[in-house]
Amino acid sequence: MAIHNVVDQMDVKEAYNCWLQYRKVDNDKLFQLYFKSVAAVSNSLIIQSVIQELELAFHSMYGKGPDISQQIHEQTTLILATYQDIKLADYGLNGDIFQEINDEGYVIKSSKNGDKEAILLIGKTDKGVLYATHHLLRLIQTGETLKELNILESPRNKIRMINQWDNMNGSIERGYAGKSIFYENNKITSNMERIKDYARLLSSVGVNAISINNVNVWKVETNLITNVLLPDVAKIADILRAYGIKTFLSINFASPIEIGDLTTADPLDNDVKQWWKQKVEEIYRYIPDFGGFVVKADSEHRPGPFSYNRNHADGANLLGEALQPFNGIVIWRCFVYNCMQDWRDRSTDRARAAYDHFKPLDGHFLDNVILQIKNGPMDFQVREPVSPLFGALESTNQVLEFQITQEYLGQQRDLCYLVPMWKEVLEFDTYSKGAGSTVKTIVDGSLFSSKISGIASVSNIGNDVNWTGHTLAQANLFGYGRLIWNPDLAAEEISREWIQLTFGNDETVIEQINHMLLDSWGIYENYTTPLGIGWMVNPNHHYGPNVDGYEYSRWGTYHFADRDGIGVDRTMETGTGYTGQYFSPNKEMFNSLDTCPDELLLFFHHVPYTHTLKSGETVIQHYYNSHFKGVEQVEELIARWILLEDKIDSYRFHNVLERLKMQLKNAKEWRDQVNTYFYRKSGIPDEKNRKIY
Ligand code: GCV
Repeated sequence: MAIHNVVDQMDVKEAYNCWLQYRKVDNDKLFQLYFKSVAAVSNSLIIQSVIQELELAFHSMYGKGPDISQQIHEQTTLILATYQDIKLADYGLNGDIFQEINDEGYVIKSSKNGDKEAILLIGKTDKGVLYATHHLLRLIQTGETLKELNILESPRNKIRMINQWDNMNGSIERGYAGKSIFYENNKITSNMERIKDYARLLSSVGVNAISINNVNVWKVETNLITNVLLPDVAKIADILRAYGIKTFLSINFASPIEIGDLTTADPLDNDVKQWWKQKVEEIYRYIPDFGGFVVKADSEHRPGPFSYNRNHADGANLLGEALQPFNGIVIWRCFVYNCMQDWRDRSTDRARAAYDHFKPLDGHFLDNVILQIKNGPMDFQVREPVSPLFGALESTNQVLEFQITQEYLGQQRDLCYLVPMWKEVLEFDTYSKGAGSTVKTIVDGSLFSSKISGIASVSNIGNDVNWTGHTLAQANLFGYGRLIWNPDLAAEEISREWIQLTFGNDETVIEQINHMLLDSWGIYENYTTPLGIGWMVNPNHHYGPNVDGYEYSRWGTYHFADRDGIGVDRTMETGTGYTGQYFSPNKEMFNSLDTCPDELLLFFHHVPYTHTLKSGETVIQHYYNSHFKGVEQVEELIARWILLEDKIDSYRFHNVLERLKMQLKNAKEWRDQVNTYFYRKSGIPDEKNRKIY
């Protein structure tokens, strides 16, 4: 069914519109007072998008659109402008405040236009006007007062990026919400309306960059940087640009061989350098504001500089040099490890890999190269320590990588609201420059005065009508944008705002869904892999339990569970030495059994099943307890959701209910497999004598 037929049905339209519902507002007075007459003083492509969005929103909320003009006149009630385009003093504004905010910041201010009230949305640039407009629309939809507004906002992170892992055959690596909206049948889609709607969603929460193809760049996608496909890539870039979003492409490091006529991709070879320079010039002819490249090299069988005995700095700088004249950037991923590692060989701990590869190269990268580092040292498990690379790279630009798509976290069948987890990462103190050296101050560029930095994340959307498969997974995309704009927002503030925008302002709805979201990460952890051990999922597709199921564990399990105990010894004395990659006091805190936090114990230590946790439970009893509890908690989630049946449209209600039922089945399977496995291994029964299958 074509999407446009689908969204005409009311119920489905709500699922499709996500948090941009623009629900009816029964308050014509408000419209007359503030929105009847808009002056869009500045003009640009982005301002055109703002006007379109306002018209759409006002028609939907008030049943009518505003009069729009470029001049401010007596009747004007809403003024949109960049700070250079109006006389600030006329509205009681001092130009100095615009020196305090960065290029994407804005001011929202109630003022007088003659003897009338007016609201001003003043951006430092047109992008600021766009973000201010969405701020205002959020205020309207959440029922906040519009009186005496005086808001100053500026995004904390410079790069606020989304990575699509979309392939041109329409599949999405680790995608759980249908097919790609960017490609079908090895072509770029002709459905630009859907891409435009995606751009609207992303820009409404401040995302300003996107890479549009998978970091695993296969044969067809290697051609995205050829003149065959660049005209179509340019069409996508045109749409995204109108919403303040820069387009990036993931590239194949072996491109000079695969699509050029060279026999090498050696980064120090002059022909290779020349090849990339010309390639970049060609790309910028099609997309003058092209963002740059995202690169996965020498990892999971992807080509890279190692084939030529060169290092990652050589590889990244090759591309950096080519992009420099155009202000383009290279985002070089640090997810580099030996996927064929023998787990019995403690010297090759996968957790150590990113640090071991990249720490020695600190300071060797060009200014326009940025290293992209996953939040944890492994791979987006339900609980991992923060990657020790954060703080260790003092002289290298860096971007933190999160994963919104729930690869290991229930794949959008199970509920898992990720903002609380991301907040823990951002608040983690690396102690790199003493207390207060939090991850958020590293990626916002302040700790090391980085030239460019920020946050990127793997998207969770596809062409499902509700974008994310599980309707409540929309909260993760929304929450990601809001959090990286301002990492100081609380997880609960974000979830509450999302619920109001998505489902309305009914207090029962807000309360129940808020509970569900805020509990969900802990619940998922309870019935899967508590205490930091991770994995235990089915290999390859990564859904459902498989206790020994790590795909690369042909030489034994990665968790080292045996008759007596479980966990990976990563201590400096007897283990892999991974704890030594942290700064003190984290190093000592993780290294010692006495101080290592329970929730990460098995990540750092191998302990007997009878080891007593700080909670007072033994490890084995904790495993039994949390697995039983996790299932009960999913039953509670269902009970909470059912309370909302009359308050939520049928499509979204049933979509979520169906997923919660799948989650319950999954949770039971996890409980039974994990408990049975550890009962059989340890021979220690459950203290409470519950049935272990
Ligand atoms: C895109 C994990 C995922 C892969 C992904 C890889 C990466 O290994 O399972 O699907 O590949 O991470 O981040 O590059």
